[in-house]
Amino acid sequence: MNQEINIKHKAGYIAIFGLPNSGKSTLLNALLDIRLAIISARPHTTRRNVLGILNEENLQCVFMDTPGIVKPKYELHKKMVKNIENALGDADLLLLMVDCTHKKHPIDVDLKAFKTSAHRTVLILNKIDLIGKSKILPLIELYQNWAPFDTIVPISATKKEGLDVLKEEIEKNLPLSPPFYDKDAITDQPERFFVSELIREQIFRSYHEEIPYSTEVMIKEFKERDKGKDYIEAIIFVERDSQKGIIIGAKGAKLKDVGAKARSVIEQFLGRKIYLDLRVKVNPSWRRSESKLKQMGY
Ligand SMILES: Nc1nc2c(ncn2[C@@H]2O[C@H](COP(=O)(O)OP(=O)(O)OP(=O)(O)O)[C@@H](O)[C@H]2O)c(=O)[nH]1
Ligand SMILES: [Mg+2]
Repeated sequence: MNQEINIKHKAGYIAIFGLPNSGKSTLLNALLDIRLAIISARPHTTRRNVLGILNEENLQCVFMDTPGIVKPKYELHKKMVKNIENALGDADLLLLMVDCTHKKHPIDVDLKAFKTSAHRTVLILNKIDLIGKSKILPLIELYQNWAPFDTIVPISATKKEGLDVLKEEIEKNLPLSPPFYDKDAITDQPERFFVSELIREQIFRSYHEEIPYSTEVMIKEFKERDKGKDYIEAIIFVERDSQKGIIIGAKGAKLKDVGAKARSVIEQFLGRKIYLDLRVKVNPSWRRSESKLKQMGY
């Protein structure tokens, strides 16, 4: 690293947080131009923070994509809120994301870490592709009156609109600092985490109602092989027997379909061929059990 980079280089942690389904994970992927965080049309897709790093010559942004804010109904929700609060506590800059099509404005953000935070906060109005241009300015005024945000940036994460303005705003607010990670790193989380997330993403996209929420995915075995495909065995936990039947489907067809889709996206992510073995197990009420969640790494 030469002297000039040291002097001019900026780096910092940036937490992306907000209501479920507002497009936080879509934004992370759009900023990094890679499919790192999982996305679905359902709320509460993200459960654990995802760390993604954007590297430029004199800049390193360490983004934390967090679960959507939730009023905890059971133990898993409490862990999700804890994850959000950890990310906010560590951040140099907060990006609070709202979906501009939400009926209720402004949102009630009930997070201790946010309320007591001395951090600078940028409000992101996402999904502007879904509303008329004339509606954007009144929304900006509405949010400005709600809380004194440092800046409000309208964007469309799916259409990648407004991202340059957002990036400028982020860079402006980060401190001079050497990088925290290798300048070619995109994350510090292990491959097996992303593999389990990609399986969960297919579950969120393939099953209805309560089914995706009753599942958790754990990688039991991940054998890298010099010759031939890597072998990955993943367990899909559900809470009840009836859910196991739904996941598997008639003659195993549904699970086979989910497995094929997951294998394809995992292969794209890893850049190599894999053999994916999916098994379904009942783990009664895992979402409500502190000790079971702990075993699952929460
Ligand atoms: N039209 C439109 N849809 C978007 C935009 N950004 C995200 N979406 C969609 O909104 C849905 C939720 O996106 P996610 O990125 O999973 O949202 P999230 O905030 O991470 O959701 P949780 O993890 O559940 O809190 C998906 O169907 C996205 O395709 C956008 O700019 N425009
Ligand atoms: Mg998400």
